Amino acid sequence: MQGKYRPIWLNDNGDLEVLDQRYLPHETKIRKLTTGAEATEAISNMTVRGAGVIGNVAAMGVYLLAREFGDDKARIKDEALKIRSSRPTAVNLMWAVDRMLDIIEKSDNVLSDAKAEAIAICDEDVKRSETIGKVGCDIIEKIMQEKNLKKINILTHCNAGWLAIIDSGTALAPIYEAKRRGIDVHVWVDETRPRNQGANLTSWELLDAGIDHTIIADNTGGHLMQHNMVDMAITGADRVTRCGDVANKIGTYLKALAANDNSVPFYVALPLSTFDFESCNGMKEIDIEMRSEDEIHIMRGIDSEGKPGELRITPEGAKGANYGFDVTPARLITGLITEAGLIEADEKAIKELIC
Ligand code: RI2
Repeated sequence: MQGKYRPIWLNDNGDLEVLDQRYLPHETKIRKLTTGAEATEAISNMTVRGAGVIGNVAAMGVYLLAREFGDDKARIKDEALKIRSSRPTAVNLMWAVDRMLDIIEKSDNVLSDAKAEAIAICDEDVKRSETIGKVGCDIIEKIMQEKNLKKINILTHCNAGWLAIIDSGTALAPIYEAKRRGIDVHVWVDETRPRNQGANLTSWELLDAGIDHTIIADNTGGHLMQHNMVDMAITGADRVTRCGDVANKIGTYLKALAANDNSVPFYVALPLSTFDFESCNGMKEIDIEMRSEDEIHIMRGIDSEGKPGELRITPEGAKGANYGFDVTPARLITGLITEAGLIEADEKAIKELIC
């Protein structure tokens, strides 16, 4: 299943290989994961990231556990629960582990069934992301017609491309589809502090695809919207409640507020596996990941001689607080772009379309 647009694949020995996203865009490093514990670590230290891909690596991690522990289903389950808690916010992770454990529970041939299911989850994401691309691109075309635009300006936050969900992403899938349809697009790429997934990863993807884009400091979006320089915003999601509240990368809420104030349509793209039907009020019920404050203090990059390395940018001894995500209330969201079509961010609409 190796391909240019898959950040994870199984090698000929059945080990999991992943593109180490911590080193992009300046270095390309591939990591081999051979155990469930290594999968847990790769998710928690963000070797792999993005809601969809951490679900994929979690599924593959359960398959690696089946390789380690054979038919010992109780042991596999115990170890799988460690993978399940490797990051708290993106619900695809829990969804994928639960689906794998369900298959294993019923299986008489644990290893081959686990491997087949993990591969199926990845392959399904390819189809989901393709459909999300088409649904989202129809919206792009509609906005262009309504505003009589020759070129559309789309703002995105973080990275929700093929590095985040195979093999064309969520928020970037409609943009890739627009490119295929010959639509002229320009993307405003929020840098996305502190880990800079926009500046490092989204820009890298868009450059590779030949899509016109500009990286902006995180606080720029509101200004651009006030000056009519953003026609729509599309982000990915880590968890969406049954009432339509969206947890996504920290800073998403502020962009949605600015979009609302300036009548800029604000869309969220997600596969159905990102819905959390157990919760309604995202502000109260979604667990927001707190990450190491080192991510605030230290940045990675290359120096003037092209040598990669880290740089501390804050005073020694200064305190940092690193909230990984925030929640955008449903009322600020124009629509949810899913493989089941465009859904209003509203409990009744979500239930009708999905249940
Ligand atoms: P998909 C990211 O989190 C961001 O919140 C981003 O919007 C999302 O995952 C993309 O995932 P992180 O894992 O919506 O970089 O594409 O912390 O599945």
